[in-house]
Amino acid sequence: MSVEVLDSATIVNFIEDEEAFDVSIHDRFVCLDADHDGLLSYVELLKELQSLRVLETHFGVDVETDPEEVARVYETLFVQFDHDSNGVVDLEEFKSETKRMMVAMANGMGFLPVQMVLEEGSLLKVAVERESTKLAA
Ligand SMILES: [Ca+2]
Ligand SMILES: [Ca+2]
Repeated sequence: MSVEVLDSATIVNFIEDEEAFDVSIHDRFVCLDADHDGLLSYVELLKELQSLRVLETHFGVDVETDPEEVARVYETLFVQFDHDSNGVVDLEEFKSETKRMMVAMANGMGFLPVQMVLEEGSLLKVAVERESTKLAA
């Protein structure tokens, strides 16, 4: 875990570089797929939903959340990922929904950079690392 400053441009640049985004999505998918069956179950995807921190933070400020409420929202999110409702999320579903969520996140940020606690290996962390490598080059 580390605290990083993230802005919408970092996320948008990451998504728009399709080749790099595909590779990162694939790596993340393989890493989440604990039983290596090529599909993400609810429990496997939960790890990713938690790392996106869609609930715990509101513009970088931690807010109190009710665990039952959190569980309900995660279930709703899983259903959103599972486009064909077969109970598991495949790579295509994971990719398109992650992309959609990241675009929504970028839009929600506007132009103000946001401080976030990011997990090692999470897609947002990869986006930040990519951006700083680019700046350093
Ligand atoms: Ca699996
Ligand atoms: Ca599915």
